[in-house]
Amino acid sequence: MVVLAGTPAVDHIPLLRSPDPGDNFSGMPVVDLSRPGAPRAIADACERFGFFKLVNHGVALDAMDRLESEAVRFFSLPQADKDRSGPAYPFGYGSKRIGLNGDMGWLEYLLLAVDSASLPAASAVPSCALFRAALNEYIAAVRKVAVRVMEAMAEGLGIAPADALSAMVAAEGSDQVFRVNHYPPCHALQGLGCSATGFGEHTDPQLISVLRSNGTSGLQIALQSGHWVSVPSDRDAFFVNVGDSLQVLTNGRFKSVKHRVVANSLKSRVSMIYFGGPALTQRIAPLPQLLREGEQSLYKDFTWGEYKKAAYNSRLGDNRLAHFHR
Ligand code: GA4
Repeated sequence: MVVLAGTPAVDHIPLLRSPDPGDNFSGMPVVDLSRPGAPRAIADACERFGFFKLVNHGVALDAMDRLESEAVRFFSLPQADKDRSGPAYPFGYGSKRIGLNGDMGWLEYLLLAVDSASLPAASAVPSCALFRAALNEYIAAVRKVAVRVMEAMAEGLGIAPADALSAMVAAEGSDQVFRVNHYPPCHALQGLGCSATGFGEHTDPQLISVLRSNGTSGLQIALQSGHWVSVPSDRDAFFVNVGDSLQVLTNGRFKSVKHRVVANSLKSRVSMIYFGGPALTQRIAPLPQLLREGEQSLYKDFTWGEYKKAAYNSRLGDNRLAHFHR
């Protein structure tokens, strides 16, 4: 991490080396969901990287674009209007502060609850009807993709029933979150070789995360070697992350991927992410179908509710799963 004194705009925001084209993830797994080989390719990518790019996913680009335009419109509102949709915790608008334990990033965002397949009718944020409609349309579609991908994961792992993993997200009472992030350009650092951290390194606590961004890159993932690589943007694709809970359900076969976002000095990045988590009472432990003869769980037993509580009490970059290792 680089620290730069005397640049007030980025005070308190950790800095990172600016990415260059040589950092691009050359071996990025790209899975075509319409192909028969998708389940095996997904399982393979989750074992090697905990991450893959998904194409031919069936979600209309129109729905993605509609949500992106509404998000851009929201983030262009005067600061005082946006602040009226805050604070971000438990749900709402937030700026620069991430979580409740002192993490900071060069971004503003909306953190939203999801009730089965849409925004809870009672939630007041966002108030704009067009934005809400675009969110509801998109969330219903991306959630279906998450369920299809989790079915493919079970097939790729060779386990039955087909919904052994997906049922946890599809079930009534599953704990789903949606987030829209806006990383404004950080002009103050232009040409200095360093960039503002948009979202600091972390793993996602849930089972699965499905991300879509506009054409501005910034996402980086850590390979198992610890080396960081940049993920070139693709506005037509989804990027799928394995979360901590899925790592545990697979007894470490699938890897929860460490990732972060570097803010661009010239262009805005807008991303929208669906986080699929199980019900709060769901026990998180390796699926018996996946344990080989004599194989023991690597983890202590816990419920998603317990893990979530511990996660929200931690700092972004903490190794949250370490506390649950046997
Ligand atoms: C990471 C994944 C999701 O964005 C999120 C994040 C949450 C937040 O932004 O409030 C957390 C982070 C995330 C993990 C550890 C805690 C909680 C910030 C933080 C420091 C919404 C989530 O569920 O966990």
